[in-house]
Amino acid sequence: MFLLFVVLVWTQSVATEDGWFWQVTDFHYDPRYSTAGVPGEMCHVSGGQQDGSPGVWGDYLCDAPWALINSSVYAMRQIEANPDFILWTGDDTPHVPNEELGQQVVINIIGNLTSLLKEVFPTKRVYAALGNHDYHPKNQLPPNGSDIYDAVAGFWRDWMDDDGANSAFKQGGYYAVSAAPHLRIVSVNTNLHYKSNLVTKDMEDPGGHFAWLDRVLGDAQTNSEMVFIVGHLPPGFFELKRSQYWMYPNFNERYNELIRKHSSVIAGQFFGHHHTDSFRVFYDDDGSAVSSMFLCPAVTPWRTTLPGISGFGANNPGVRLYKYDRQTLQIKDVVQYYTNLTEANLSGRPVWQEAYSLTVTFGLPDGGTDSLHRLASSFTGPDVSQFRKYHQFNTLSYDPTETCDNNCWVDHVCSIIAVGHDDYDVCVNDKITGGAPESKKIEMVLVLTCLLTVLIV
Ligand SMILES: *[C@@H]1O[C@H](CO)[C@@H](O)[C@H](O)[C@H]1NC(C)=O
Ligand SMILES: *[C@@H]1O[C@H](CO)[C@@H](O)[C@H](O)[C@H]1NC(C)=O
Ligand SMILES: *[C@@H]1O[C@H](CO)[C@@H](O)[C@H](O)[C@H]1NC(C)=O
Ligand SMILES: *[C@@H]1O[C@H](CO)[C@@H](O)[C@H](O)[C@H]1NC(C)=O
Ligand SMILES: CC(=O)N[C@H]1CO[C@H](CO)[C@@H](O)[C@@H]1O
Ligand SMILES: [Zn+2]
Ligand SMILES: [Zn+2]
Repeated sequence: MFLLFVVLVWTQSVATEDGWFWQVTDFHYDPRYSTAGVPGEMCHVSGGQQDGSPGVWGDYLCDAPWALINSSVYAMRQIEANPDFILWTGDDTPHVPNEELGQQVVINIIGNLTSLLKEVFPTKRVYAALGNHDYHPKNQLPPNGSDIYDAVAGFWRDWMDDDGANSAFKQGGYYAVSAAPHLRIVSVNTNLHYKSNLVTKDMEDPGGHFAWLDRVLGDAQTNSEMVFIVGHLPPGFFELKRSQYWMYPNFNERYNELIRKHSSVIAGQFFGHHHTDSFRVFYDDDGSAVSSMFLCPAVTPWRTTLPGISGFGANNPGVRLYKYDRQTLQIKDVVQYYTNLTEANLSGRPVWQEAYSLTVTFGLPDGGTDSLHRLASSFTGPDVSQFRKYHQFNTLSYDPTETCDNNCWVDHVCSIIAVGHDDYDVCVNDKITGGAPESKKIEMVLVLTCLLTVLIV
């Protein structure tokens, strides 16, 4: 009781001070994008996709033209020019066969995007992570140094405050830096754990990454620091496709174990790769929510070529602002911005506008793990309005009329609350055989809402 009192007094005496930071991810710049030329060759064609008439600002079947990328970063400055820092979570090159890229092309593209961020935010630190596309051949990021790591370490040198971070990066593509007195940023290279990475396939701990992460998170505890983990490829499952996961299952477990072990120092995890807007909640063995992860939507609108995706698989381009408490590192809000690509093409200019704010739109007190757990729990309750909003923003309203059937709902819910294989399988079985709010119910609520709206108006 006395302890509680002390904690309360202490909490109140620490003045809260809000700061902001950006996250931007999955630019996937296509240098071959053009609006004129031979149809099907004006943007790189992947998976048999082509479009006859790509617009100036982009196309849902193509990766991003420079005009869109440039516009997204300038929009960030226009919206919030003075963030404490920027998180940039990887995947810079287009989705094309390896033969159409090459080591130097990959390096040039990472250089182009680094230059753009430095041009627009010359005084800000950018904490960046490599994506599975930021390598040649793609996905094959090695655990023991490479020319690409060396080149990128050079590009990002100004953003790392010590030599140790820069040389760690050259070796394993990961690093940790102190971003503020209480804040350590840990940029992980989970591409080493990707099941498409054949280089690391049979390794016990590629690049000693897990051992390093365990040590860095332990040190943070000792030094009374909190940690933001920044990475590209997330653990767990893709919410648009049943049982689609990225990490080798043993590495997936290792990652999740480390998160549970060190959850008390982890103030946030910020990842990309999905191109969609989602989040993950990590639970301990007793079922308590101990950590969470934000999955930030992409700048590229590119429609995924993964077979069996629910929905169209494209998204509107987005950039994301976080509000946080500089003392406690608590995430206080997430404000998601997007541009309607169809509208940008029609009107001749992208307008970057707010899609939603986590606190206002979803009625949550903040963006902490407890709140995200609450939000996830609401998705399984009788009121489907929260889930419908979430699902709409999952693609940043790519198709405002898109609906989510029962299977789609199961995939979203289970990927959010189950980041481990066993938990995921249990969740899917459970939800399919029971608990789902039936689509009929969803339709009923919609009809009632419409009726009420009509009556009120
Ligand atoms: C990038 O965007 C800024 C702001 O809209 C504009 O002034 C500049 O000309 C653009 N640059 C390119 C290369 O598109
Ligand atoms: C990207 O970098 C390459 C090599 O430095 C350069 O030739 C090219 O013009 C750059 N492209 C953009 C859009 O900045
Ligand atoms: C990394 O290890 C592989 C396999 O042992 C080796 O072929 C490669 O040369 C090494 N690379 C570096 C930069 O040490
Ligand atoms: C995007 O713009 C198009 C064209 O104006 C419009 O039909 C569509 O409803 C818009 N989407 C959203 C989410 O506003
Ligand atoms: C995605 C999209 O809306 N593309 C359109 C952009 O604008 C051009 C020219 O108006 C259209 O042809 C594209 O279909
Ligand atoms: Zn990507
Ligand atoms: Zn990726």
